[in-house]
This record gives sequence, C-alpha cells and structure tokens, in this order.
Amino acid sequence: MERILVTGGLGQIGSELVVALRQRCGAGNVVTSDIRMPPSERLAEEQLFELVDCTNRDQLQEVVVRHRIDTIFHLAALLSAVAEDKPQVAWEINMGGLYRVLEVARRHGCAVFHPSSIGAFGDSTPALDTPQDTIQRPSTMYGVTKVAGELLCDYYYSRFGVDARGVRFPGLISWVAPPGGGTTDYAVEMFYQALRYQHYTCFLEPDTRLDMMYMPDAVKACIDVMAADPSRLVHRNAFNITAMNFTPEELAAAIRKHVPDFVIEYRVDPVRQAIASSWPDRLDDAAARQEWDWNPEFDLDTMTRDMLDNLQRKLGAPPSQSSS
Ligand code: AKB
Repeated sequence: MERILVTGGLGQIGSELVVALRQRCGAGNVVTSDIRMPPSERLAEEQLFELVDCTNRDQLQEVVVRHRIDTIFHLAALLSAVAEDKPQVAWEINMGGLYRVLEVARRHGCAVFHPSSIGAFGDSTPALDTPQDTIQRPSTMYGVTKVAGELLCDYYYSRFGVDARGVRFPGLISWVAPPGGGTTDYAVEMFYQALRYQHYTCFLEPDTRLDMMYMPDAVKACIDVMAADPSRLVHRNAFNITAMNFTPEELAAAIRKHVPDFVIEYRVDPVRQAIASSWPDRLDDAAARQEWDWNPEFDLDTMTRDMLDNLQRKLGAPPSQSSS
C-alpha cells in the first residue's frame, strides 16, 4: 500500500479516507478520483485529482499506469435508495465499475478494497448477531450488487491472485461530507436538523434498529483491513463490522441530552422502510476482531457528542447544552 488510488474520492467515505491515507502514506502517494470535479473551494487542496469514470476501463487503466498505483480503494457506487430508484444504472455503476477495477488490478498487480454493506443481507438472514457466513438473499438491487461484488472479489483473489479485501459497512455517520441516497442517511440528517431547527421528520419508523458506525472508525477499518497480515485472513470479502446499533428513537434521545428542545416526528417512506426492515438489527463482527483486530472507538454517546461539537463549528450553530 504505497501508491494509492481512491475512486469515488469526493463522496462520504472518500472525503475522509483520502485525508487519513495522505497522513499515513504521504500526500504525493494518494490520488483522488471521482466522476465529477471537486468544488472550487476543494480544488486547491486536491493536487492529485483525476476525473475518472470507473465504468471506462481505458480511463481507469491510464490513471493506474501513469501514477504507478499499487492499491485501489474502490468507493464509487450508488447507495441503496438511489439504486432502488434506478436499478439498471445501479447495476452498471456498482457491478460494471467493480468489474473494470478488478480487471485493471489483475493486469497491473494492484490490491483492491471494495466496501460491501449490511445491504448484502435480506429478510431470510438471521437479524440478531448476524453471523459472518450466513444466508445472503437481499431483496434490493443494491444488495444484489453487494453480494455479487463480494463474490467477484473472492473470485479474482482465488482465480487470479488479486489481493481483494472488503468489509460490510453499516450506516455511516459523518459531519464532513453528506451521504448520498442511502437508507441510513436519516441518522446524519437528524444531527443537522437538530442543530438547525431542533426538529426532524424521520422517514423510518421509530423502532427500526440498524447497525451504525462513526466515520473515524470506518476509515480505520478500510486501512486496517488492507494492512492486515494476509496469513491471518480466513475471510476476505467481506467482513462484518459494526460499532453500535440504535433506532431513530434512541438516536433522538441521545441527541436530546445535548439539545433538550429537540423534537422528532415520523413520516415513513415505504420504500426506504422496506429496505431497512430487510436488513439485520445487529451484526456479529467476531471474524474481523479475530483476523485483523477490529475494535471500534466510538459508541452512541461518544459519537453523538463528537458529531454535535464538530457540526456546531461547521454550521456556526449556538453550542449545545453539554458541549465543551
Ligand atoms: C445505505 O443506506 O445505502 C448505506 C449502507 C448501509 O450501505 N449507508
């Protein structure tokens, strides 16, 4: 992991992963790519930016060769709600992009990180302490691409020796870059609305329990799984990981400790509710803990405090009651 390309680098994970990788590997060794240009305020700090459509193999290959890339963090993908709205586009981007990344990796000897998701599970998966190896029959296009992606990555490892590794991310919470079109986005929205308006209308039912993770832990997971000693890995694609699980009602209660006037209402979106209801309540991440020492830092309370502190600074909102 010396010369790195991050696809989808302007997205929710990429925006923070690139910073962490540059600190670890040197700013000159990490290339950000995306299908769109960085906003003007970010362009100046993006010395190593490439416009890349991952479904275009020649474009991808040219960047990998020119920058002598040895590791690709392939983050470019559509999230669950958007994918359900545009299933054909989701297949093309999520599967077409991954296939081309793996092909370029095979030809040029790159390692590949590919994020899977709790979306790789479905109604017939055990919902509590979901095992690492279990039933995966998702009912969404997003889930179909995630399961197929896990299998394709394993295939490229066993057939061609491509060092492909991944994790199954839960909902990710960050104050830096917004998520785009996921089912777990409600959690991030709730923080913004709590600080701006002390009010949030949630699109999931109050008792919908899902695994979640704060972005610093998610970034750590991406890097640690790629840096893991391969002789310890029994699994590769993809490790269950989680840091906390909560319902909208429980997140609202955690926020209310700092924003006492915060009020939550519910107007349920049937499409996103159906997606969320088909996902597990709580993953068992023992394999990740055993095979590469996965150990998240943030729980619901520490994440909530840190989110509110950072968002207050970002939005210029008045300090919440118990912040420093
Ligand atoms: C989504 O909601 O689509 C994502 C995910 C859990 O994969 N955040």
